[in-house]
Amino acid sequence: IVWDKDVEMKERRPLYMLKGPLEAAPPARDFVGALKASYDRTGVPALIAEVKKASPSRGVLREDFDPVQIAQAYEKNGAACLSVLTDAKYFQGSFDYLEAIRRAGVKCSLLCKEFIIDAWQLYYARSKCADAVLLIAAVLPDRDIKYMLKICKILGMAALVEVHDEREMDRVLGIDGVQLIGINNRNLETFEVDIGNTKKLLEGERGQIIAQNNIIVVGESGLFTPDHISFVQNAGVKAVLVGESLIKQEDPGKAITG
Ligand code: IGP
Repeated sequence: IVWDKDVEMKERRPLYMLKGPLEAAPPARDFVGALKASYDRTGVPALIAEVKKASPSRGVLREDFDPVQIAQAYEKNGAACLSVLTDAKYFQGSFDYLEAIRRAGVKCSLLCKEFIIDAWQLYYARSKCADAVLLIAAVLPDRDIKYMLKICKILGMAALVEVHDEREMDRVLGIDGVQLIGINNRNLETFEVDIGNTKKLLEGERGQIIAQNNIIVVGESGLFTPDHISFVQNAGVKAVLVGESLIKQEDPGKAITG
């Protein structure tokens, strides 16, 4: 399993050394606002398009991977926000991709797709131009999620809190200040994908609590066809996170509109 951040932790610098890079980073862009605006304008789930070179279950998705070019193509073709894999070990990602995409003039709000297990990573992500981070309920106890949400707020970043079963959903619904919940259709232990998971977790009382609290739900993983998108939209999501099905197309940008 994937929660070993040994490499980054060894390179980790004391927080005061991030002061300069944090000040030099361009201001955070509103991730939640961009999703809402896109959904309100189009009436279909806002697209978070993922810049992803490889995955543990599928291997390398694209040999000619150029993160900046892909990000620009996604933006040009109407993605509401972008997600950038920064985990090196399992996804061949990099924090430098995140920074390069922002510095290349891409204006979309950027989600840092990382296994965050320590608050230090939040500061580091912001210093590398992240506008939002992923917090995975399966690896973080409630008190860590609460603490990290506070730090995100101070840094001006949004947090996408990811769940994959009812138990995690109920935990997260009990935490104040959660604005974005991602439902992962991929079981991170077995890698099996089932988009019915999104529907299951939004039924009944859970769906009501989400609506009352104006929480935006993001459908994540295994979304390949327009039917898949309609299915999760009917289940109640206002945004979707799509990686593989776009990255694998010859022209990942055109794949959005086509
Ligand atoms: C994208 P897909 O099946 O469209 O490539 O999935 C995204 O949901 C997936 O990359 C993801 C992920 C994660 C990756 C969801 N949660 C947590 C790493 C860590």
